Amino acid sequence: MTEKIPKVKALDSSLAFLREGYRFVSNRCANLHSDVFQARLLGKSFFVAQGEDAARTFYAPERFTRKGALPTSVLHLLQDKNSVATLDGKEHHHRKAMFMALMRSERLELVARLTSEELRNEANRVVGQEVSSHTIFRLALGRSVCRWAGLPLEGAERDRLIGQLGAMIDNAGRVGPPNWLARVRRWGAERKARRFVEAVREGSLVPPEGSALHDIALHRDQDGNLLPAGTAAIELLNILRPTVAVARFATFAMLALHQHPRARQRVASDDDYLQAFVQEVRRTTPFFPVVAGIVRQPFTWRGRSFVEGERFMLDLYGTNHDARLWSAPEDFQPERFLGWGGNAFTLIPQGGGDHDQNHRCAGEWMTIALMETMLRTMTREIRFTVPKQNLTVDLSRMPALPKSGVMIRIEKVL
Ligand code: HEM
Ligand code: MYR
Repeated sequence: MTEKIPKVKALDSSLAFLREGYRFVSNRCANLHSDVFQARLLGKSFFVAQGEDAARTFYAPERFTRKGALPTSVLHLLQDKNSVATLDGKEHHHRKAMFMALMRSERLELVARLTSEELRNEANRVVGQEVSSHTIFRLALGRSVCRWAGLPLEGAERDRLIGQLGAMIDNAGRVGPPNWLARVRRWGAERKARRFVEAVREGSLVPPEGSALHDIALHRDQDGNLLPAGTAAIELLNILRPTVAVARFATFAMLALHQHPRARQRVASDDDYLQAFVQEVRRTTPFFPVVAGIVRQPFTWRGRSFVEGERFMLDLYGTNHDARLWSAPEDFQPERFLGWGGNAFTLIPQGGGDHDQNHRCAGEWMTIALMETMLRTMTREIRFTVPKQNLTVDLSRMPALPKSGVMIRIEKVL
């Protein structure tokens, strides 16, 4: 059956996208009574879609390339040129396998343990004070991932790197001066990462076998060559930066604990419920709004032929809130994930499809492991109270955060 895909009338919707943020796609889908529409963004025509069917279409292996699909303001802060996120086919599979090998269960257990330790240390340092959860989570995650990845960094130098990584995340959705400034800070982080890569290759630094620094610095491409040092540095940052970004999910988890006291009690005592709670936080958090690709292998969808070069955008946030997939999608209900069978095309906060065959987030299991350990620590080992504050979340700001960063007062570390 051929259905005509509706077109947004506006000449260009980029400003509307920045203004409406996470709701941009859903707003238009509702108005046009369609889960896919055509719109111009940054002067280019896109098919923009949400829902399970759209996710299955977008994540069919090899169908899309990501090269040239993102605005440079986002690309340079997040993934960067020649990184795994921009590769296709065999080259992508080979590089992706390097990332996935870092996600073995014993490595995840280690990073979880280090994160809990760093979180307890930081909480102990600020007992009795009012602090932003986002800030302490960032520091704990940044410090633990530096240790885990094998970086010989300590003190102020390490915390400076964490600040640089944080700036990349905070400013990825911005344009103009704040974005450029974050780029300058990124160069500092790239130089540092590159020096570590070179030191490993020269033999003056020997990180533990199986650590990210070790595996990335010494990774061989399909032809047996080391990666250019700059590319290896970028891939190292592609481990460090998103780990620090998990602080945002964890901050939204704190918001949910505060708003749902009964759930908070259950998280503190029931591991199955804690896992379901983490999934519900990932589903509901406004974080990575959309992903985009350019057709590489022509296909037909909804009776229309999609040809090479056409652009497609998948609404991750909208799919996670799609009423066809989730009952009462705006409500926070961890129970929906108790006994959930899993579906790679409906819960897609970190992309969908297959991790090895596609661009789905390499760090998804690590994200889950980190959130679980942080929630366990916060609900079972740390006593905190939540002072009155402005917890509003502005959905036009990408990435979003509760206005106050979720301030807490740490009463006691058990
Ligand atoms: C890719 C989200 C954490 C490493 C992605 C993608 C998204 C995403 C949406 C792109 C999916 C696509 O293009 O189809 C997130 C979010 C995180 C997170 C919201 C929460 C903080 C992590 C962590 C790591 C990581 C902790 C590693 C330690 C990567 C890598 C890719 C990626 C390497 C590129 C994969 C590829 O192109 O094949 N992530 N991520 N991410 N993520 Fe994450
Ligand atoms: C990472 O560091 O890779 C993980 C998460 C960062 C998410 C930042 C989201 C920024 C929003 C950018 C707007 C994208 C529009 C195409």
